[in-house]
Amino acid sequence: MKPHILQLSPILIPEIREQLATLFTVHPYYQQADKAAYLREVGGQIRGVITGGHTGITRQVMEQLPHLEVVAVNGVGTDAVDLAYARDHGITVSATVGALTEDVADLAMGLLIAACRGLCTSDRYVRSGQWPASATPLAPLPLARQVSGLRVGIVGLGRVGRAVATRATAFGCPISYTDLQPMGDVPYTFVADLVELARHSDALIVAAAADKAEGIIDARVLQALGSGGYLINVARGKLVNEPDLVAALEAGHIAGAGLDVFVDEPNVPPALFARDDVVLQPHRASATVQTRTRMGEMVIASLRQALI
Ligand code: 8YV
Repeated sequence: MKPHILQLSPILIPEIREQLATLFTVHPYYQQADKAAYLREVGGQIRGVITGGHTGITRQVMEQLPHLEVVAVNGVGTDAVDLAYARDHGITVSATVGALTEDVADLAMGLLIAACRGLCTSDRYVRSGQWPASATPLAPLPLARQVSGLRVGIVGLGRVGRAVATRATAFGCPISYTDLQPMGDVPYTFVADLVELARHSDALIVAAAADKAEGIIDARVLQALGSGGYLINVARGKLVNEPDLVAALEAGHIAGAGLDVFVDEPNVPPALFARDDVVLQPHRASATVQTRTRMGEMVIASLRQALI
């Protein structure tokens, strides 16, 4: 008999879906209108869970899966999984560590360039027919901010932070970072205090794990980043105090932001929608065919190892 799996978030690669269906009986929880009733119906059979990094799995759901042995996170962050419950009940939790590093770092640079150079605003300008209509070429578009040479501050020098640093170095950007402790194997400047890091950065790039930290990018940090500074977040929305970010943008305390993640996805603070100084993405950092395929393969390997 094939092991039963509860799927809490979609898998977008058809080949991965086919392999999963060959090896397991997959129950698509995320598609159910009445999730509580569905759990009551299938919960007793479930031995494995597939979930996304942002979705995770709560204690309340795990409590209804008495035979659960493995939670395979299709992502690198396990912050949304109740790890204490999993540990106490001998449930293995796996993540796709290393599979999405390059994509997330690529998107961080993309957001930085898009925010500084006003790529999305310029795109809207061309599409809306304003270019030929304007009397003076480019009249309504302000000049942009040069990216090469920006002083980049990285919050969290893990895999993604390091990959961002490599890319930003190629743009001639001096790199500083903060983390729990200095790293002996990198040539970048360690700054213990986040406010200090922001004060000495033109762009602050958030790449930290969110297992313990919350709201660390607050009004003080944004004030220190300053009116010429940009905030980029490719980690977790909850690392940023969103009301403080909106207030800082509205007051001109920072120059702009590039955000792939939000506190309450898919709900984005509406105050951001009309702003040309922010670039918004719907949590897409790992959303390439190549990376999602690799991630899917790792999810399958983890389920196989635990259940077959
Ligand atoms: C994943 C994420 O792409 O890796 C993570 O922790 O949050 C995302 O970037 C997502 O989990 C896909 O399901």
